[in-house]
Parts: sequence; structure tokens; C-alpha cells
Amino acid sequence: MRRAILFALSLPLFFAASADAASKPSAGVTPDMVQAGSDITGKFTAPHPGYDYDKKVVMVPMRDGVKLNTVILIPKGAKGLPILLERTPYNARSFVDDKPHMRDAARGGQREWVDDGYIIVYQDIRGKNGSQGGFVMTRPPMGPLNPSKTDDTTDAYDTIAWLVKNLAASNGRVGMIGSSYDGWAVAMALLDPHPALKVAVPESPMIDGWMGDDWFHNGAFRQNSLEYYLGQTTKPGRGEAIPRDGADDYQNYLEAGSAGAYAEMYGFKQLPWWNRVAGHPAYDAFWQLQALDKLVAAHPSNVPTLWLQGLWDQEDMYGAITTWEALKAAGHGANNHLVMGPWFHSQIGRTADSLGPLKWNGDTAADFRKNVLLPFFNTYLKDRATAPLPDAMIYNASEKRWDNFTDWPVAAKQALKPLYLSGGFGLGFAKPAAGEDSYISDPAKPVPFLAPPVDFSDHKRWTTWLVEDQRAAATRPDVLVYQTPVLTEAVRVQGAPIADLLLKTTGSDADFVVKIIDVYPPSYAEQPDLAGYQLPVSLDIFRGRYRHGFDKPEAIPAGEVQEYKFRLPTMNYVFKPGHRIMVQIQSSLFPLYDRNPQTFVPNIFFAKPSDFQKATMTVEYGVSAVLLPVVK
Ligand code: PG9
Repeated sequence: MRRAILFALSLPLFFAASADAASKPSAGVTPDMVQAGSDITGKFTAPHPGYDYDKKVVMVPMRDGVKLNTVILIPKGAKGLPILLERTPYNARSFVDDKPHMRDAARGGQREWVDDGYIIVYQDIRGKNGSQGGFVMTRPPMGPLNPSKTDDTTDAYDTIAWLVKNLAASNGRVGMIGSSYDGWAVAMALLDPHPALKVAVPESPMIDGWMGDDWFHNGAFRQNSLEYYLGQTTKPGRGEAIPRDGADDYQNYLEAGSAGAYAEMYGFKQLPWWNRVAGHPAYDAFWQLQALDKLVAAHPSNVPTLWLQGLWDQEDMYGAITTWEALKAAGHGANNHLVMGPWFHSQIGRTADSLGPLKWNGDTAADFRKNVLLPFFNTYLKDRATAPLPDAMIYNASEKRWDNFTDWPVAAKQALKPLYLSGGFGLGFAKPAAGEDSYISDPAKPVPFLAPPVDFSDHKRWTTWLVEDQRAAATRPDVLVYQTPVLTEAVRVQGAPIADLLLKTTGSDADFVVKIIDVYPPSYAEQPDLAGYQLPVSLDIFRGRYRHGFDKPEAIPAGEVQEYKFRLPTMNYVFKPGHRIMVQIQSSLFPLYDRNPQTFVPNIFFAKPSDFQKATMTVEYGVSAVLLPVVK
């Protein structure tokens, strides 16, 4: 019916227009009926009548004239509000949804700030997305690695100076927040903060890409980084993706050989950042001079700062706690706090009522944002009195509650307690008789970090791999499994364990992975799907060539016992009666970590197929142990 009317109405016009319209005006045609040019205006300004905020997009000038794309959300009619600033390589524009209410428009994890009354600012870092200038991956501070006159410290400084001068609605005070790369940008701002920066929260900041954050762990390369390099360094916006051949990344990386062969098959030689990484496989000056934990501790700020990360943070497990520890050791514990939640990477900005099969009491991220993070900002940005934060707040995942510590780590004042590997694949605190266990590590069949098929872009599996049931690994002949008897008393662990392994290999290089696991009882009425579950609580990898120093790669003398001693991720955990403690040892965690060829070569990135050799690893039990920070 409606269509018929429209058709009838349009008929006379159609005939009028087609009847020699160009030459003489037809009867009844007035100029406003004539269609010339384009109906696309290109100049439309949306009035946004129902919007409760104004959005401005400004190119903010830096000291060298480069302008940075900055998206500013200001509640309508605001006066005297503080500013929440996040600097990012991930496209500031995409952080804002076009919604009438600012609480829906801003990032989900910042709704609490919007509700409390804040100006929200997102800025593209130099060279990314809408900003001018060149992008340098986690650009080192000005100095030997950065001869220019700017870095992300000066860019944050200049941005804050501009914001407090130009935003009439602000109270002149700024807080910085952001996770991961954005957390790195917060840490960079702290090296020489603008006086208006009053509070900061680096969330899972990338602090040392070689030692234990995104790129390597203790020298073993994380191959998923390659996808990131391509995505970030081929375009100012979202870059290319690796055009993988197969759907299973276990096979894709295995067939390529080395990480270098894989990268260069996909054209990475064209990427300056890849060439720098590939040219510096050891912890040389390139990595040492940009290790932000050391730099921050050497240039401590007075800005109250909360260093935050997840206990199962699959990307940046190292940076927050290490920087906080360095600051505390340098006497700056008073204005620096540590928070470790039961979270995967960046889960603080999302819903966190569970992690894989583990369920918490309520949404631990939203509750934390509302009850701790926002009040922390308000203390310094709105002069609202709040209870002072403890030294450290660390979630206790076994008892499902937050523990507050006045002086973390508790166990630092006590000796670490060796939990010895013993004969018959036992594990115990009493020193056992010595002996040996062996396994064959075959680079042709590396131990998967997740049951294949592995797809690095599968967000759900990637964000929960650190809580993956380790029973599949335990059945492999190349994984040694030691466990305590069923516990009759609780074992409370608070601090960072140390793996202390004495081992020999028939090869001349090797990796060692150590996992501390909570073995659930074989039947578990509280949550039947956890019956018998082998939950990793703390695990990491160590590249054997660095046993005498991360800057000193050395071949391993075949057949000689060597000590491999390395720190594992921090725990605040109780192994309960009825559970067992388990330690698993293996020599690969693939394809997350590149394979060690087990033959010493100068640069593992470019190991040749013939370098990859089977080796027999022999563990000396009775002396090898995991040193546990056990507290009473
Ligand atoms: N973990 C990511 C990253 C940080 C810094 C450098 C490279 C990658 C991130 O989530 O931003």
C-alpha cells in the first residue's frame, strides 16, 4: 500500500524531469526541486540533542611540533572536574562508542569514573592511528637508544600541560591509567611527571620485554609476538595479519623450523623492529637500557602509584610487581602500592567473576574498580578522604578473597623452604636420598602449551591458558611429574618461589619449564568439574644458555651437572588439606615459546633444521628443589 502511494506520487515528477528538463523550465518546477551536484554534504555537524557530554577531537602539539590525536569527553556543563588520561597505540577513536550517555560512550572499564564525574581523555601515541610523527615500538627514553628530543615521558608531559591549560572544565589535576602498552605509557610518564599528574595506575604494564613480559621470558622467545609486530609496524592503523597456511599454529611453527625462519617467510625482514629483536637475542645493552623497572627506580616520582597486574597474566606477568619491588627496595614504598588480582591480562577492565574453571565471589574487577581504584583516584584528584591503601593487596585464589599486606612479601623475612624432588617421583620438605630421573626432549615433538590445534588468535583459550588443566602434559614421557602425598595440613605460600634445578643434558643447550601445580582431590563435590584438576599456580621457562648471566649465553657442557636457578611468578596461595602439590618439569612449551635446538648456536632465531637434536635431560633429585615462600 505504502509503496503504491510513493510510486503514484513520483510519476509526474519523473515525466517532468525527463521532458527536456535542461533546456526550459517545466511548468510547476521550482529551483528547489532541481537536483544538481551531490546530496552528500560532507559538512554535517550532528547536534547530539540527547547527549550528556561533548566530544572534542584535538591535535595536541608536542614540544617538537608533532601533533597527537586526542579524543576528549567532557560531561555537559562540567566545572572543576579531574581528567583521566589514557595514552595508547590502539586507536583512541575506537575507544569511544557513539552513544548519547558518556557512561556508555567511554571504555567499559572506566564507567565508574564517568559516573563519579571525570573528563576522559584518550590519545594516540606518536606515529599511531591519528597522531603525527614516527612510531617506535615501546620507544626507549631519550638517551643512548633514543637520540631524539622526545619520548613518551615528554609526550605525556606536554599533553598534560596542554590539557590543564585548555580544558576550562578541569580542576587542573590529572590521573593516568591504562593496561599493557597503555600501562607502559603510564610508567613512562612517571620518569619525569608533569606537576599536574597527581595519581597513576599502570595496569599490567609492559616493563621489560626480554625478561618476563611480552617478547621473551628468561631468554625464550614468545612466538605469538610475531603477529603483534606485523599488526603494529606495517601501518599507522591496524596493520597486516600473518597469512598463515594452516589453521593449527602448532604445525605452522613446527614446519617453519625456527622463529626467524617463520618470520622471514612472511616478509619480516622489512620490519625495523623485528630486525632489532632478531639481532639482540641475549640481554645486552639494547634490552638493559630500556628496562623500565630499573629506570623508574632510578628516577622515582612522588606521584601516588598503584602497580596492578593479574596473577595469571598471560602477557605481562613481570612488569608491575618487579617495578614495585624495585621502588620499594629503593625506599619509595610509601607512595607505591601493589595489586595482584585473579585476572588474565587486562581483565581489570572487564568482567572478572571467573577465570577458566575458577569461579570467584562476584565480579572481582568491577568491585575492585569501584571500591579501591576509583577512591584511590578521588583521594588525589578530588580531595576525598579514603582509607590509605596497604603496601600490597593480593587475591587469595584458594580462599577466594583479597588479602591486604602491610609489608609484602611476608616470607621475605623467613628462609625459603626447599620442596625437594625425590625418588619415586615424590615431593617433600624433608631432604631425600639423591638419585636421577631422565627424559628425552625431542624438538620434533615439543610439549604443547595448549592441546592442539592451537590458534593464537583464539582469545578465550589464549586468556586462560595459564589455568589450563595440566593432566594432558602429565601423561607425556617427556614431562617429569613429582608430587607430595595428599596434604593433611594446609601449606600457605606467599611470595615468589625459586626453581633450583640440578640437571645434565646430552646436548649443548636446553630450556627448562617448571610448573607448580595444585592437584585437586580426585572427587570434589564443591565443583565436580575440578575433580583431579591440575591447576598451574606458578610456572615459567628458562633458557639454559643464560644460567651464568642473561647477557652471557654459554654452551652447556654435555653430561655435566649444571644449576638452573630462576624465579617463578609470585603466589599468594594455600594448598589445602586433601590436595597435593605437584611440580612438572619439561623442556618445551610450544608454540608459545620457540624451540631450543638443544645444540648451542650463536642465535636461536636462526637455528638451522640440522641444529634441532633430541637430548636426554637428567634431573638430580634429592638436591633439586623448588624453594617455596611458605608462611605459617
Ligand atoms: N601485551 C600487549 C603489549 C604491550 C606492550 C608491547 C607489546 C604488546 C598489550 O596488550 O598491549
